[in-house]
Amino acid sequence: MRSFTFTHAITRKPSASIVAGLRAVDTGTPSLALMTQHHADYIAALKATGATVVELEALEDFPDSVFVEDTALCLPEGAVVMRPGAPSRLGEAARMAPHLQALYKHVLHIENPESFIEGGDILTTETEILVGRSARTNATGIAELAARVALWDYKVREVFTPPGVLHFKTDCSLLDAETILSTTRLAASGCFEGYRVIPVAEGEEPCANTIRFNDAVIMPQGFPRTRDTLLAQGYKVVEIGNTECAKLDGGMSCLSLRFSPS
Ligand code: CIR
Repeated sequence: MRSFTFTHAITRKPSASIVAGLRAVDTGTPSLALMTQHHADYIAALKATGATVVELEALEDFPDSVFVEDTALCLPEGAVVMRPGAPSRLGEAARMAPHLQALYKHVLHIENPESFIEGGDILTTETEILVGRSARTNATGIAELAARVALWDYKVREVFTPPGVLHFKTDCSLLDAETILSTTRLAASGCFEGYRVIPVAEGEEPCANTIRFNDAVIMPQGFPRTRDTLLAQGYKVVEIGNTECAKLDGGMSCLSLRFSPS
């Protein structure tokens, strides 16, 4: 079962090579200095909830390695190391595995050379694991994940990622056991039937990628209408600058792995 209490998070410092990070559209070169400042604010927000944050050193050989979420799925019972679908990111997963092994008794791996799957496509709720097929995650990867986590009695459901959207979770976040923050374009696919959906305000789609971490909803700065909706619903909101990661299609979830190892 999914718990909303996290004892741990893993982050990785942005590297100077971040300027060469992957991006769908070039909206400018990210500033390492500003990204580092935002990253420190993000870590402070995680720590303020009482969690332990493992802060890994930068990996210069992997420009996108600050986006640690894509390397693994962390469940209470164990972790599954992914096989990222972006060729430049495949090696990041092996660099994460030892850190998971230090914290977990059980670490499994996506192994089939035909399997591709990134953590940004995986949303774990109280009752199921939703995985969006995307340019980074294929059917073989989803099937292999389903086989691995069946060991711990998790059900995997394949869902749709809107065209042109990097990851499934680019467009949604879990806020509590029954509530999902989602863009209208994703919710329209019907994949959240049975959940309560809070729609992101029109024009504020980039803030759909937030995280619920212990008592806080950590969201990117600059999306006041969605923030006010969340505040009005009683969520405690913490806003973090995200201008530099956004240039590389990154949001709040991609910057950490969040878990409570049993
Ligand atoms: C990439 O294209 O892989 C990175 N520039 C961004 C990854 C963002 N990851 C995520 O949202 N889970």
